[in-house]
Parts: sequence; structure tokens; C-alpha cells
Amino acid sequence: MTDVTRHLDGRTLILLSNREPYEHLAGTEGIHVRQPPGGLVSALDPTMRRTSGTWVAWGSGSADRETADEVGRLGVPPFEPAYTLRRVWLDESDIAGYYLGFANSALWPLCHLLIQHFEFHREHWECYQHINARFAKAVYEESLRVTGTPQVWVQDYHFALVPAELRRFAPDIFIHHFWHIPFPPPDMLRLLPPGVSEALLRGLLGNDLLEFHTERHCHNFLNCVREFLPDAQVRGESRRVAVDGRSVSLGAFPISIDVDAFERIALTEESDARASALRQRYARGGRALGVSVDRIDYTKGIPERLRALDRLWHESPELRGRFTMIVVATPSRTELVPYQTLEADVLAAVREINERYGTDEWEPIVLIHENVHAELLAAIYRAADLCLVSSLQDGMNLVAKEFVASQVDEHGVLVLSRFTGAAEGIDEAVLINPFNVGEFTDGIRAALEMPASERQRRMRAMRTQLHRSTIFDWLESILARCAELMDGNCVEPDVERRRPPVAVADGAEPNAALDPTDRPQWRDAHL
Ligand code: ADQ
Repeated sequence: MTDVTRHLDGRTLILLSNREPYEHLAGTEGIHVRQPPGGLVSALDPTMRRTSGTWVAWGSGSADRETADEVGRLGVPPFEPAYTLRRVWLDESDIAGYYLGFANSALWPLCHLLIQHFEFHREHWECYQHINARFAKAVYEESLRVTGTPQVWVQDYHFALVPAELRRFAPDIFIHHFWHIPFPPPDMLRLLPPGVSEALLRGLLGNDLLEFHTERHCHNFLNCVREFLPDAQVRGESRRVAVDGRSVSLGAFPISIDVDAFERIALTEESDARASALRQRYARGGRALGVSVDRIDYTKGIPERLRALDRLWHESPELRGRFTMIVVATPSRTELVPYQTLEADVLAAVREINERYGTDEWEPIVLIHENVHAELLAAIYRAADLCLVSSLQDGMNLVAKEFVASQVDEHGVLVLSRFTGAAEGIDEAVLINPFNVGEFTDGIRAALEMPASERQRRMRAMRTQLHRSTIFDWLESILARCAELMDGNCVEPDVERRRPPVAVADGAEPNAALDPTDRPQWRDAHL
């Protein structure tokens, strides 16, 4: 792993994400700490450790308040503190309005073009504005505390308004933002009431650099700016927007995973034994095993996948008893009605398929309806002959990359929706359209019938390609681009950097803590 901190050139990273890197939970045996799984934390935690930065996030754990100081700060990792975690507290109504409401019931379906699930409520939008202002204030407070020049990195759709809000307090601070989900075209953004789409775009244009997974998402963003913000100048060829006397850059930075870590786990003795046991049980004697792994979310195309499987076993009776699917599907956002309905529908569809085609000796779909630990996940990926990724829309889709990384025996085929960011970077997958059940079924059949040599050729090529673009390459390319921009290498001569006047957010009290002349010069003693 290369040391990406050189691109920070002594600057201190302040990261903002909705989820925190360490969560304290109260259990029967006292308080324990949990690090959420996922590539983002595993890539950014080492960088934060090396730079003694600050991570600002929602304090969501049941014992989070007890383990932080009165402001919400603590040193992390808890047993070997190297950087600061600043927790921001949200109450039930904040979570309902900002997180479950505007972020997950309006922005999420809109950005995924699944407008049948779109719900807008004015009070959710107001809550989102209010909470974004609170997070911006927390980031600003942290920027005053860190030694060295801060560089702020915002994550995702929960914080579209933070960049512009933060810039009101700190006009010169370098801010960039990674948008993990697709960005919609103008006709979709138009579903938001007048004024809201503009506010979102202006919020994001508070960044110096805006990062998407794909060129397509950059293109959609620029088209939205063209359509909704007549005062902004879009320079599509250089992927920049000039607005309010500032220049905002855009870039495509496809995220990846910690490829070596997945490979290592897949190669442990334990995984080896588990994968052999799985193959012995489901794939001996020329039979085949498939896998899918998702949160139960309507963007992942789970009902569409089940329809294609149903059709496959219906049209090809010879595959009954010879092809088994392990479907790993974890409940997600269960507070929201569309997610509850989807979960019930998925469970019913699996039951129906199993009743229709199953026998005393064979169950077509083995459902794992819970979170699976990394070792088991790697073993299932390793054992499988094919992996079905059927998202209706997906920013990237990490499951596709995790499957490829774990396929150390190189026998599996990736059947991948065209509508994932991953499909734009992974060659050699069998690409399908999940909305077209016939094409999807044919894709699964093609994967099952593919000769072993062809599977190996494709998997080997995908693995080579994946090793060249890991999450650490992603991190490095973003930080390198930020360094270029901060060094002024990319500033357009005709865009003068004018500083907007410092103003206090609507509804926010002028606060002594936000006065730059009051800047504390000390660092937290417990770091
Ligand atoms: P997600 O929508 O969460 O991420 P995805 O990229 O597929 O989608 O990542 C899901 C992660 O959860 C994977 O690491 C997977 O292994 C894990 N996971 C899912 N079900 C699990 C289970 N039952 N047990 C254990 N682990 C499970 C958002 C965007 C994506 C984008 C990522 C990263 O929607 O498009 O790829 O962020 O930017």
C-alpha cells in the first residue's frame, strides 16, 4: 500500500460522513466498540491515523455519548488513539427528517431513477437543511482546532448542502466531496419542488472538487447545472463550473475495495475449508453454485433476479437439482415502508420458488437473511461458480469487485447489470439488463454453460484489472487531484477567486466558537 499522505503535503484531513468509523455499543457484558465493515473505513482509517486528522460523523451507537467528551470528541482507535472522532448527536426527529426522510425517501430514489419510491415532504427538507448546517458548523469548529491547514472531505448524499454552508464560514478552506450514488439527469431532479434542486446544486458547488464514480454521473451533474443555474458557466470539456467567482472541478474516480484483504481472507485455511464444504454440498459432480449479496434495497433488483431464476428453472428443467443459488440478503432501512414491503415480497418469492421447484433432496434458493461475517462471505464468493449482480441502478457496486477479488481459484463468472458503475470498469463480465427478464435468464444460462477455460480466462483478466485499481489507488488519485488543485495547477486564468462575505446560516445563532479570531491553538489532551 503506497503512503497517500504525501499528497496532503502536511495538510490535515477532516472527513465528514454519516456513519462513524468507531461505534460504541452497550451490551450485556458492558460497552464494546465496533468498526463498521466496508471499504471506506478500511481505506480511510489508516490515512486518518497517519495524518492525525479528524473524522466528523453522526454518533449513532448506544454508548457513544458515554465514551466521548461533552462536545462529542474522543481519540480513536479507542485503544491506541491516533486521530479525533467528533460525534454529532441526532435525536429521533432529526433521524426521521434528515436521514430516513429527505436523504433516503427523496434523494436516494431520485438519484437511482426509481421515482415510484420518491416522497418529498417539506418538513423533511427543512430538517435536512438544518442538520446539514449543524454538521457544517461541527466541521468548521474542528477546522479551527487542527494544527496545519485543513482539507475537508465530505462523503455522500447525506451532506449535499454542507460544502456551501461551510464555505460561508471559511471561504478559503479546500473542500471536496465524494458522491457514492448515481447523479440524476435534469428531468429527474425536476421532481423536487422549485428552489430545492437549485439549493442542492449550489450546496455541492461549494466544493472545490466534486467526485463521482463515472463520467456519466459527471455529465448528468453538469447538465443539471446548465438547466437549473443560469448564472453558472459550465465548461463541459474541462469538466468545470464557474460560479460566484469560483471554479469547481469535477472528476470520475471509480471506487474499489481492499483487494488484497479480500484475497487474503479467501485464502485462509478456514475459508478454504468452508469453500470446499460448500462445493461438496452444492456443487459436486458437475453441479453449479451461484451467489448474490445485497442489502435488501429496491435499487438492487432482487425481485427481478428472482424472476429470472424462476424462468430459468421453468424453461430448463434439466437445471433443477443441478444449480443452487445462495442468496445473501440483509434487511436494510427497515423503518421505511418500501423496504418493509420489499423484504416481505422477497421472502414470499423465495418461498414460492422453493415450493415450486424444490424436492426432498434439493432446495433451489438457500436464503441467508442476515449480516454475514467477512470470512463466510469470502468463502461463499470463492466457492461460487457465478455471482449475480442485478442492480436497477448503482453508483458502483462493491459486491461485483468483492466476488472477483475472492475468486482465487478463477472458476466463477460475474453476471453483472449494465446499470452499475462497476459495469463501466469490469470487462469480461456477462452484462445483463435486469429489466429484461429474458435477457437476464439467458445471461445466467450463458454463465452456466461457459467452458471452464473461458471462465478462467475472463476471471483472470478481471482479477488482473482489479489489482490495478484498488481502494488505495482510488484514494491516491483523489488526493493527488486535490493536491494539483490546491497548488493552483488547474486554476483557470479567467476565474478570479472572489471571497463571498462570511454570513451566518439562516436560523443559526452567531456563535463565538465560529469566530476565527477566537481560534484555539491547542490540541485535545486525550488524543
Ligand atoms: P451500497 O448501496 O451499500 O453502497 P454496495 O456497493 O454493493 O452497495 O456495497 C454493499 C456492501 O455491503 C458490500 O461491501 C457487501 O459485501 C456488504 N454486504 C451486503 N450485504 C451483506 C451481508 N448480508 N453481509 C455482509 N455484508 C454485506 C453505496 C452505493 C454503491 C457504491 C458504494 C461505495 O449504493 O453504488 O458502490 O456505496 O461507494
